[in-house]
Amino acid sequence: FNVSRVETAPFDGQKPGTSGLRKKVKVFKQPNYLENFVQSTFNALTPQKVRGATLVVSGDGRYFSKDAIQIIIKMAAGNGVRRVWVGQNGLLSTPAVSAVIRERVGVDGSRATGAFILTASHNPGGPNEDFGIKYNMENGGPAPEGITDKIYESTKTINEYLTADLPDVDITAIGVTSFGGPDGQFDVEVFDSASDYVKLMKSIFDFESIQKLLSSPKFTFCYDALHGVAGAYAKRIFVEELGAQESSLMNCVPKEDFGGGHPDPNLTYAKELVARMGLGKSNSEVEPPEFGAAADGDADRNMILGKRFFVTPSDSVSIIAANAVDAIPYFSAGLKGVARSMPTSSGLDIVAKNLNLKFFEVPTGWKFFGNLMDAGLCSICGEESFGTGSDHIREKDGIWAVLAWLSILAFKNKENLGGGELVTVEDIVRNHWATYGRHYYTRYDYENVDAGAAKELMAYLVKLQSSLAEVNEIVSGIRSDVSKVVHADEFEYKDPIDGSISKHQGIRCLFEDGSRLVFRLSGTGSEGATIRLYIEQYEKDPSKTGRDSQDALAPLVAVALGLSKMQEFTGRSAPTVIT
Ligand code: VG1
Ligand code: CO
Repeated sequence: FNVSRVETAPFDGQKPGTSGLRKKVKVFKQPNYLENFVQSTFNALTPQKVRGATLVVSGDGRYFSKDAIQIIIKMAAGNGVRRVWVGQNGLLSTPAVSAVIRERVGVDGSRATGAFILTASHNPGGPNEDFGIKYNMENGGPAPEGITDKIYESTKTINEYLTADLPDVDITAIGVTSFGGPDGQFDVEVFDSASDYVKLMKSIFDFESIQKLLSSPKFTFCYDALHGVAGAYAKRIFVEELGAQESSLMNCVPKEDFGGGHPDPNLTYAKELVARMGLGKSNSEVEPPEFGAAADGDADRNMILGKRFFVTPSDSVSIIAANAVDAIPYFSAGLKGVARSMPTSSGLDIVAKNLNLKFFEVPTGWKFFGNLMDAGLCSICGEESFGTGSDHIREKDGIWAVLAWLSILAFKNKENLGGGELVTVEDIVRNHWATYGRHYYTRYDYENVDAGAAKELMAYLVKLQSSLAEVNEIVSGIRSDVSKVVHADEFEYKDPIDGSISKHQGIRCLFEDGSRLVFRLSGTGSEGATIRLYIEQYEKDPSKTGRDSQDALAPLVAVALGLSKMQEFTGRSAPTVIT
């Protein structure tokens, strides 16, 4: 093949957000739009990570992925990449990409040093919806800010990109296609999307004990992939490896438009699962399963449900951390440390203190956990946004979280599967609260707010937090029954490994009784702005940990809305999503 230099001009707004570049498909389809971003990524990497390198290119299978994969293959060849690995049909979950970078050996003994992941995660897909792309590094984790900043700089000055005149490569069939180019051979290797990931999961968990649980008539299970890429793994793992009924899988056929839905595993968007689990209004006569879970489009998120019971993601990571050493073979030698993102509830802090574990609080986004893990400081981490994971890879991992919960259930029920009462998801959570106290938690999202209004609201809060006296005057004016704010700031993080500093990571108000309010702007939206409001209240008294969460939090919610002048700034009287 021949390589040509194609002239191009910069596009505005190609700054990667919390997790890559996400825009409407229509934006991505503009001539040179994707090409500019991909070339800018090559420009930002050191030359030996491009020339002669092996790169993974795949994603959650959303609309435009197939075109994008062909474009990237040609550009990779044009930039001197030696091999491109593609999951069959272009499908790889985000955690599977991370596993493939870290674990997979190619048919010719090669190893990958990076990946383009094509996903907009939990955002809807289809011709009128979202597409996204992000780059992951040699450790399997998202590119750190040092690299994403360089990518962005390059997008502002780019004037040409390199591409090869290759024919489209068949990505539906497993095998290697080779081409000869100016620098020698270029290969595209298409491989099974699931096998490396399945192998890794089997090395972490005790599949035999999970299988016993799943085959017990006492235990019932269901899993909803929301038509995302998790479907490509769910059947292999839950049905073929662990013996779950095929009927326990919901929406497990990956679709380009996620069946028209919003592939976001929460109580609002995973409606079908929520109903099947006996939560919400459409309570049918059928007895709900004991356990239910869902994933997002790229399968890095998870929602865990018990029968008529919702496990908050913040509780989930705390409970996994508290039980991991007993229930999961991978952790049997002990945990190196635990970490959470700043807005995630402080439940994990208490587990860390009780178990004497190293603890870290990082900004929102998985990229910040990677350095801690690479340095051997963190085994388990999580975010309130339905993200949970461990140092087995460098991404959050939706199916891992489900296997972690099944492991805990299997461990707690070791003696009970023959006779005796099943220890349920709800039992495990309530026992956890009895031991560690409960963090009532809720998040309010105001999606697609006018970007200017959102900026003004944040600017107002940045100014307000600098005067504690003023904050407290407003707070006590709204509710006299909440405690005092003892600290307010704009969260800033200094990475303990590389010393890099991330500023403007959200406004925090910390209350005397351990309650917290956090305000921040989303970095993953594709239209307007999304304001997130995180509300948390700590209850130590075991007799008071059983309240309805929205009731318990009502006073703090009122304070948060008043303090931020939410309605005044945005014109919204209610959030779009409550989790
Ligand atoms: C959101 C979540 C954050 C998560 C990120 C990527 O970011 O809040 O916790 O890491 O999405 O998740 P933001 O900036 O919109 O709040 V995924 O599954 O969309 O890659
Ligand atoms: Co995701």
